[in-house]
Amino acid sequence: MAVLCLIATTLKPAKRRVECIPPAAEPDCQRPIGSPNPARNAYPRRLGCTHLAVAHRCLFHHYQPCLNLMASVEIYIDGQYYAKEDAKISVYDHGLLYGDGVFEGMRAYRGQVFRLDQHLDRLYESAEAILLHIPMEKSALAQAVQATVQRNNLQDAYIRLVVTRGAGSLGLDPAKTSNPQVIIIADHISLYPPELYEKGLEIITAATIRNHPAALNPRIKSLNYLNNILAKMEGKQAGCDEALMLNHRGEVAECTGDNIFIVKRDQLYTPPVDAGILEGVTRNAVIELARQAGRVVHEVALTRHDIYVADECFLTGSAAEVIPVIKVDQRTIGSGQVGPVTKQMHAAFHELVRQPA
Ligand code: PXG
Repeated sequence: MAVLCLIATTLKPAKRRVECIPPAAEPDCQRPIGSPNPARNAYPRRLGCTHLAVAHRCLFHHYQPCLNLMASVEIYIDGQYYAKEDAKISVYDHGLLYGDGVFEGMRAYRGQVFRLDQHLDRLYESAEAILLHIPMEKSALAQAVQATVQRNNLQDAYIRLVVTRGAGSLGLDPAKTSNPQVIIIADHISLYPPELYEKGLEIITAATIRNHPAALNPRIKSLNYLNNILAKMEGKQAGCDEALMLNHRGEVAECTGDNIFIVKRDQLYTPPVDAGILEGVTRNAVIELARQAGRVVHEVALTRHDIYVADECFLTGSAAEVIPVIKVDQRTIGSGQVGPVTKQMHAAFHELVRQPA
């Protein structure tokens, strides 16, 4: 197994599918794609273990049953469901060619998508801002999202909803495209190892700043995430799992895929929307929960200094949920342990998302 891990981690996660583990050693890897529901067995095939799956298993040290690379994920594209390997769109799609499109990342808990309406509102607003017409009513898209979760037999899931500009000519002009593609992927996501939720993250401030709102407003959740990706790489190169991004004024904006909160003298502080952030659904839920618990929440401009001298710090996002931060730019935040307010907000969020809709 150790040798296999080594091979797997040194190989690029190419799209090759290789039977790399004997079934006796990894019985799950011979699991057939398909489900007891005959309607879902439109793509009967057996999937061998992939190098990628093995690499993940070795790297993360915690077993997730084949990380869904082995599961029968069925993806919605434009009203049809496709097996993961067959879920393809045109290479002429401007979503690929230019990052021209919008997306949402959401979670389902106990089969129900958390704040689906708010995610859809944001998606349609993002689309409106880039003059992209989503070719479905909001209510129909809501149904399609729920149906995709159900079709994949998922209770707790991460959902990626993508709308691309559609295929067109090899020029920027969106007028020369047609058929925006609506894609729904319901799967799992594991952003950070579980122990980091107990221990807290260490982050650094990236040199790459958040988009200038006059260039591409960060309120638009567009398919163009390159500056956040660059910041994320800076974080990884510094040995951190996340990176803090400043705005064009040098104020704290948010992390690459999460909003940021600090706690100072039992009160919560988070940058306002006009600091050039994505107005996170999780952020807004945490603000509500804190206020319901009688805490004062300030949406104000923050500097790095405010973060360094905070008592506590945590991040929020649909993928990350609520995750503590214990070090920023080598400065220990508060006691260096996960603080009581962070724990309270984490617990309150956990309880909220599991409430029946
Ligand atoms: N800020 C940014 C820049 C985000 O992309 C959030 C805040 C949190 O928003 P919600 O609504 O989820 O609370 C996001 C969303 C990833 C990943 O792989 C993260 C997001 C989106 C897509 C991918 O880390 N976060």
